[in-house]
Amino acid sequence: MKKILILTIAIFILFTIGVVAVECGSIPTDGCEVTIDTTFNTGNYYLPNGISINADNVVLDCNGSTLIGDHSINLSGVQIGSSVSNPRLNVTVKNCNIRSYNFGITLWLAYNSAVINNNVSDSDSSGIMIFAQSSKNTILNNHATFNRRGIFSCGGGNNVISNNIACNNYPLIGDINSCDNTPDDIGQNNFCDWANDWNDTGKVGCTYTCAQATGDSDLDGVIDILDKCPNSPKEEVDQDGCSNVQFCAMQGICGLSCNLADWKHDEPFSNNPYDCMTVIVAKEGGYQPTCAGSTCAD
Ligand SMILES: [Ca+2]
Ligand SMILES: [Ca+2]
Repeated sequence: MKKILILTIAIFILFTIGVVAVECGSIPTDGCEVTIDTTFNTGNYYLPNGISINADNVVLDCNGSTLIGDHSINLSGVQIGSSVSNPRLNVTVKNCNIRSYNFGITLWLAYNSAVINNNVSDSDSSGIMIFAQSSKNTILNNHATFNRRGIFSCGGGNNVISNNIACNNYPLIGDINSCDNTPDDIGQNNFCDWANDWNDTGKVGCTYTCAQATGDSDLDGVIDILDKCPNSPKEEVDQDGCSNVQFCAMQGICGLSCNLADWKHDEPFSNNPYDCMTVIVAKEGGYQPTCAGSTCAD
């Protein structure tokens, strides 16, 4: 009888405190959390409860993986922050394909964070949701398509939403939809057909229509209308669609050190001694590489 009582109490405690989340690591499991810099092994992962970012100053690189949900109510594919006691600072989520969640990526009390190069689709509510006073975040180079809302900004303002393709979401509801009370969000070079309470800087609605979001002659992932180097060789390109060599040729001042530097700033410094020969002014979500001097950038 005593054993049964202890077992009952143990089960009760387990249900009360819930299941302790495990670290995602390189192969994510359902409901796992990210508290350290993480790169997923590329693959398709069925994660109906999604994953959460539960530490500041971390980078999640899905590395082209696809996270698949089951449309459960109120769940997100990737959630950054969640409550007053659990805000998040300086988080980056990049290179994720996320589909079939209620929310694709949610920023909830998230600050100074970046959502870059993700594909978010088939969300019942919003593809990318900025909510609950979240501010100073950067939403850059994402595809938000075939959701109810594409990108919904309803946070604390001062967010930057640029270079996104938000297309084929519900008509009228909005490819990009901003709350009336967050007028301080800004952005440019977005593609959309339905902009609700959203205007790119100096434009009415988005800068480009969805019909213009087609064509990529050099297959580098930067569509023709935005590609400053429309004939890039197949290698790493910057956000303007230029390769290392093309970029360095335009700068014309750093020679070999420019060609070999990690000017996109997405590799460990140990692999890139040339970073110390070339000034790389790089910042996630808005890097601006320059070739100018001899200060180590990393
Ligand atoms: Ca291109
Ligand atoms: Ca190009």
